[in-house]
Amino acid sequence: MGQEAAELTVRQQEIFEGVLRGKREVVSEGVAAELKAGTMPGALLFDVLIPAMKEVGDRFERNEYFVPEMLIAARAMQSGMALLKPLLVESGVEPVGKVAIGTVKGDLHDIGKNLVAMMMEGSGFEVVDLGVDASPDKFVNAVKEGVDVLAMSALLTTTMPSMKTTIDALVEAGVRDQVKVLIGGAPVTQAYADQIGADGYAADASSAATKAEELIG
Ligand code: B1M
Repeated sequence: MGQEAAELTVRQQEIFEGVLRGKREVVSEGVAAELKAGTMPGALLFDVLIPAMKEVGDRFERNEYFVPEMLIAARAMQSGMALLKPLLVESGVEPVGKVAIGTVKGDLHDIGKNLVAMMMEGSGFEVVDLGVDASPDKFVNAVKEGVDVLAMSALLTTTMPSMKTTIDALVEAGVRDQVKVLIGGAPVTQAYADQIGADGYAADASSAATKAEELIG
């Protein structure tokens, strides 16, 4: 057995299952009912939604879930998060850290990047989405505005070099030391991350969130 899980009420268990099965209404209505009943927003996030997304990630890694299940689960979780977000800011629950994420210059693939962003949000990160075809300057500006992790996605072998160009631009701008650089995407490897001086590589959305947590300690 791993870490002791919080004991869930019947309704919280329904929310947990709702995320696993990608049932948006079950999650949003369950979360709304829990809040109305006085459950703390932080408890719903850390004891119900995040463990549910972690279970989704574990199932994905065990090949029990595939991309469609992960996408609908992430959307269901987001429907709960949307209700919690303003309350969490109000109640002063600090995000784990801040991530700027984008698909690199020349690359328009965003499904994987969006999944990574969702999993990171599900892990408690504040995520700034720089979109697709993001230039090195755009990443540099995000770092200047203050982020803990810079996450770059590339799906094309022809756009992978934009990751190196972006890291070079961070060095050039004198901000390389202010941020941890995490890279990923289908053609990207750990060896490539080492080669271009990135701080981390992750193969999928679930491990990207875990890696981002590791990187910021
Ligand atoms: Co494109 N495409 N595509 N495409 N496309 C691929 C990537 C390709 C492998 C297809 C093929 O030939 N078999 C091929 C690349 C070949 C190569 O470079 N090695 C390719 C090509 C060639 C192209 C075009 C050049 C085609 C053309 O126009 N001739 C063109 C390029 C456009 C451009 O970007 N400039 C192009 C266009 C497109 C569409 C626009 C039609 C569409 C993208 C739509 C969109 O994203 N909104 C598209 C699609 C859908 C694909 C495939 C079929 C699917 C990609 C996808 O979304 N996968 C793809 C073939 C394939 O992958 N089987 C293909 C699902 C997604 C969840 O997985 O993105 O890998 P993925 O993300 C994973 C991991 O990689 C990882 O986590 C995610 C979840 O586990 N991950 C990270 C991703 N980013 C991460 C970042 C991290 C960590 C992990 O840390 C920061």
